[in-house]
Parts: sequence; C-alpha cells; structure tokens
Amino acid sequence: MTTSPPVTAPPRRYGHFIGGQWVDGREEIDRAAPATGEVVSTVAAGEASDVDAAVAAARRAFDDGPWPRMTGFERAALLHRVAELIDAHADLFARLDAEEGGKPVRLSRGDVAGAAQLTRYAAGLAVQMHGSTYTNNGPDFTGLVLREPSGVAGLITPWNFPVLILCQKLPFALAAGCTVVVKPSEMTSSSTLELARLYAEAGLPEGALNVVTGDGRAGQALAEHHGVDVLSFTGSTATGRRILEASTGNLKKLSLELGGKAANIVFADADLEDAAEGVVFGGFFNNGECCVAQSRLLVQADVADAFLAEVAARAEKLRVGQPLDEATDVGALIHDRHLETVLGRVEEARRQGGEVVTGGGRSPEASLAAGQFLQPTILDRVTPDMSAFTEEIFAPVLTVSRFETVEDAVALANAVDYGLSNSVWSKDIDKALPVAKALRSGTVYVNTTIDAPPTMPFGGYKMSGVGREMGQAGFEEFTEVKSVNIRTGKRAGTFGIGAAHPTVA
Ligand code: TXE
Repeated sequence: MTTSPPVTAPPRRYGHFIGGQWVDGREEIDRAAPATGEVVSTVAAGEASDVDAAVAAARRAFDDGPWPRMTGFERAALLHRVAELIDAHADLFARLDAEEGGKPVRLSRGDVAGAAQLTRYAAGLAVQMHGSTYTNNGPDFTGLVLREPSGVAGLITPWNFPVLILCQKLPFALAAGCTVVVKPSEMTSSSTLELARLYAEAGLPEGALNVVTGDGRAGQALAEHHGVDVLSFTGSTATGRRILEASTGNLKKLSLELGGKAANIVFADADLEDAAEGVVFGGFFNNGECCVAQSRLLVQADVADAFLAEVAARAEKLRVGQPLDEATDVGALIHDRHLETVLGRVEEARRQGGEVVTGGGRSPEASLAAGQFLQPTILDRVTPDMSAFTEEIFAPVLTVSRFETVEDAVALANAVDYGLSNSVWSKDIDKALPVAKALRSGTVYVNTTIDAPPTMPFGGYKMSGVGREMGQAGFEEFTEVKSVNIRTGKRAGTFGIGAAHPTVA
C-alpha cells in the first residue's frame, strides 16, 4: 500500500519512506497541534516489521548500492543540492515544526537556516574524509589507517528541534557514506518526511535514507536491531538508558545526546545589561524546551537583587502567543501532560521554599485557552537540595540561586547529574577561562549563550550522554578506522619465534 505523495497543508497524512517508496502502516498516529488541539497530521505507527524493512533497504543500499562507493566530491555535491532545497522550502519547514511542536515560527525559521548550514558543513567533511599513514613501523612496513563508513546508521530524534537536530546527524552520516534509517518523534514527524522527499528529489539513491515513523516501540525496535551498526539518539536521559540496554544485542556503536540542567553564571564584573539579555534568551528560548536551556541562573550575591529585577522585567515583556504568529516569543508546550508536569514542579518548588518572581501558571489570555501555554516563570531562592535545581524541567522556567565566590559558583554549577552546557558572564578573562575549564560540561559559553556553530563538537559529560555531534568529532561517530599494516620485501627470520619484529603483543 502506498500513500499518495505527501501534502503539506493540514491535515497531512504520511506513510513510512522505505527504499524510495511511501508505505502505509497498519495503524496510524494523529498529531494534535499543541497550540489549538486540532489534528494537523497523521503518520504511520511503525512496528518491528516496518523497522525490519527499512533496515533491510538501508543494508542493501550500503552493501550493493552506489552511495558508499561515490567519491567525497559526489556525496558533497548531493548534500549541497539538498541544502539549496532546504533554503528553498524554508517557510514550509518552519511552519511544520512550529505547528506540530508549538515553537515560535520565528525561531523555527532559524532552525531551518541552521539545518541548511549543517548540511553544507557536512558536505565539506565528505570531501575531507581521510585516514593516515604510519611510516615508522619499521623499514619493511607501511601502516595505513583507513577511515570507513560505519554501515547502517539508525537516527532517533526528538520533538523540540525536529529538522535541526535531524541535520546534526543525517548529513554527517551520509557524508561518511553510511546509509540511514530515521525514527523521528511521533509528535513532529512531518519535517523529517518532507526532508526525505527533498533528498530523493536531489538524487539520493534509493534505500540510502529511510524513515519509519511511530512512537517509542519503533525506536526500541531500531535500537535493538542487529542490522544497525551505529545509532545516534537525542532525547531524555531515561530513554537514552533504555536505548543503551537495547543496543547490547549486537554492541552497536552509540551516540546519546541527553538532558541538561545548564547554569548561567553571572559575576558582578559582567556587562550586566548584556548578561540580562543573554539570561532571558538562554532561559526562555524555544519555550525553554531545549537541552541546552540555561535554566539555572547563578548570580553573584552583591548584584543579585538588581540583576534579577532586570531579568524579570525583560521576561515579563516576552510575548506568549500562537506559534505561527511572527511576534510570538514563547509558544505552546509540547503536550498537555508535559504542561501538567511542569505546573507540578513549580508548585513543588514553591512548597520547598522557592519564591515565584513572575509567572508560575498557565497563560491567562483567553485566546490561548485551547493550548498548552505557560507564562514565563522565574523562581528565586532555589537551593541545590530542591528538585527544581537538579531536575530538567524543560519549559520556560528559570531558577535563581546566589553565590559569593568563584569556587561557590563552580561548585553550584557542577552540583547536578547533567553536564551538557553552561554559560559564564564576566569581563575578566583571567576569571572566566579558569571557570570554563572547571565546569563539567561538554560546552561552555563565555559572554554568550546557546550558540553552536556546526564546526564545534557538541555533547555531554556525566548523564548528559556519550559521544559527540557536529564538528569533526561528530562526523567520526559515523566512521570506523581500520588498520592495514603492509610488509614489503622478504627478510628471513621475520616471523621466527623470539625474533624481534614490530608487532602487537
Ligand atoms: O522524550 P523521549 P519525551 C527530555 C525533556 C522532556 C523529556 C520527555 O526533559 O520533558 O525528555 O520527553 C523515542 N527506544 N527531552 O518523552 O522519550 C521517541 O519516540 C527508542 C530532552 O518526548 O526521549 C522520540 O523519537 N526510542 C531532549 C525520542 O525517543 C524511544 C529532547 C525522544 O523521546 C523509546 C526531548 C525507546 N524505548 C526530550 N521511547 C533533548 N536532549 O533535547 C521513546 N523513544
């Protein structure tokens, strides 16, 4: 069964994309827009058999197809064509992710520009893919270290940056010569399916990119699959742990980008106006539904009251509104259960001694009553023993804690199980750089925040994950290295027991 070519105006209906064909599922999943409650898309509910078919198509494309055998320049040319197509369809992608994910369309447009930029950067890596040569293994030996594609890559993506996070993985895997099966979030699948359509239009060989939609069951089947060689996941730490367990059957290579609980550390000697702007951006960007959300403000005590007043004044000016409205700063949270959980966490913090400085409840706007809208919320007097300090809330909720010394600031920032990112604000580089080095996180921003060029590797320390995305390190996650040691000439006694020769123990 095949679903006719995808339509882009709601309600949309998609099948899986397997081996270059659109394939209906036995059951379907409806997605209601979190801002209105109206169903905007319907996707196939993938089962293990769909995942089997997609992995088989990717396997054939890897073992026998042209994609892994093309030159780097040929793969790069296709990725450049896709980047052009992404730019040409920017409005479509921005709309799909805003509509299904509830994020402000203005930010969604930034994600699409980022997706095109990532694809162009990955095209460069396809050209640059290379190994190394060892000429010091002995006079008769030459050591080649070959860099090869890992094989079939499984990509499982979340709902908060559907097209952007996909492009932190997909073009890198393809640039390396892998073939791919993607399982997008069941809540925001449309942009992934539309991107697959553009890859086909650009000329990607059949089976090199397959998309199976569905919920965690489809993701679990992909994580368990023996035909998948490398798996890259972005999502919650709890699901990351499940994926790690599911992957043990064939010990597949894993890259897990998980939750975060970042701190914005503001020292008294920072440019405080600049820092206030950064703190509001870091805390409320993308509805706070962001793994690098700088959701904890740690501020030096002597400037804390004045600084907090400035941050609160700016937060109160943020416009909560419909995701598709260009003027909206904060849109709708992903679903009703999430909003309820967030409200529960705010209430818990209040009971534990936190003070609500602003917000704290659903948006009072009558025009937003049908959706999942939370007021930007600031909680002061939050201490490390409170769950609001340690747990990822994933919403426009900023906690505030005060510190006295540099050492206190570092200790507070590091006093959580996560280690994805942190920000430091100080005009004194002699202070800011040692602090950046002392922070246990994969990324540190200094006098900036949530700012990730594709050239820089991204990933977590501690429970924020394993492996890296983007940069050269992110590309290498989709590759294997093979050592080939070549002996030339023939010298008697090379293999005699006890003879000295360069080899491994
Ligand atoms: O994430 P899940 P959810 C955090 C954030 C959020 C919480 C829950 O705190 O409130 O996670 O969100 C697929 N095997 N982040 O439940 O479950 C799922 O279908 C394989 C942080 O949406 O991690 C989707 O495609 N896959 C994060 C993807 O995993 C499974 C972004 C992510 O869903 C699976 C999103 C399973 N057993 C949420 N179960 C970030 N790091 O940015 C589900 N999935």
